[in-house]
Amino acid sequence: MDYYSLKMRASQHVGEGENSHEQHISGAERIVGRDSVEAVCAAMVRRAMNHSKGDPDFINVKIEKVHESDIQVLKSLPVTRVDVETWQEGLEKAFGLITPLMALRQAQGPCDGAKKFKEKLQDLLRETFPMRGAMLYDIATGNRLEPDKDRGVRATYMDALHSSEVDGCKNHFNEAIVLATKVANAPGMVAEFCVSDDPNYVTGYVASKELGYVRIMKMKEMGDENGGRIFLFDSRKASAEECIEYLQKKKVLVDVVGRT
Ligand code: PML
Ligand code: MG
Ligand code: MG
Repeated sequence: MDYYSLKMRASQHVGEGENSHEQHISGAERIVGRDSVEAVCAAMVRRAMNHSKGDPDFINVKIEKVHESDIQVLKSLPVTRVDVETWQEGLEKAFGLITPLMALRQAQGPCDGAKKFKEKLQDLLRETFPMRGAMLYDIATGNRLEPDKDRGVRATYMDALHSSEVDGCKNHFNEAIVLATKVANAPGMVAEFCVSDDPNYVTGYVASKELGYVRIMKMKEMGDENGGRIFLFDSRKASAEECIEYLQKKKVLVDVVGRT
């Protein structure tokens, strides 16, 4: 069977004259069978036209055929859920899961490294706030490896295997489990750290093949639009080019099993 990749992005003109530019309002992507192309396309346009950020001035829909033999099917990462009282506690939990992974791969002992790595992660997270994509951070060298540091790297060409969703309504968890599963399978990937940039969504996660997908129910204050993604990568295991190629080009369908 042949599949089609559908991608939508919508933007708005902001500012006047020399300062005017396109501002992103909404985006979505799917990989679907031939029979669903038309309905999914309509749903995407509906989503763009009904966004809380306002009316789009520009909508781009791209439809590309994808051969079944080029698609990798992955089983979703196992999901666990961590309930916390406060977002501060949530962030601590997230840092606590990630820092040993950073420390383990360094020459010095993990104990003295933990505090240093936590501070480092806090700094890196702040640096992701203005970025549209994710940061690709090399734990072996401490270097950032995104070709464009303002934009970051974006994982794309992925969908849930049996997704029936055509309403075009954003479901943070469904989209995130697909993305996190693809990212965890990228060459050289160690772990991902995510805080949503949606001001109305405070749940975030850390994910890796070893940890699975760990949902942390509060990771920031309600109303805060600052969020971002850090991909922790190990350049001793793969090259940045290989990893980025996989994230941006490989077609992946994720078989989503189990929910929390
Ligand atoms: C985003 O797309 O803004 C990030 C979503 C994170 C979802 C976390 C979850 O609900 O498991
Ligand atoms: Mg961002
Ligand atoms: Mg987002």
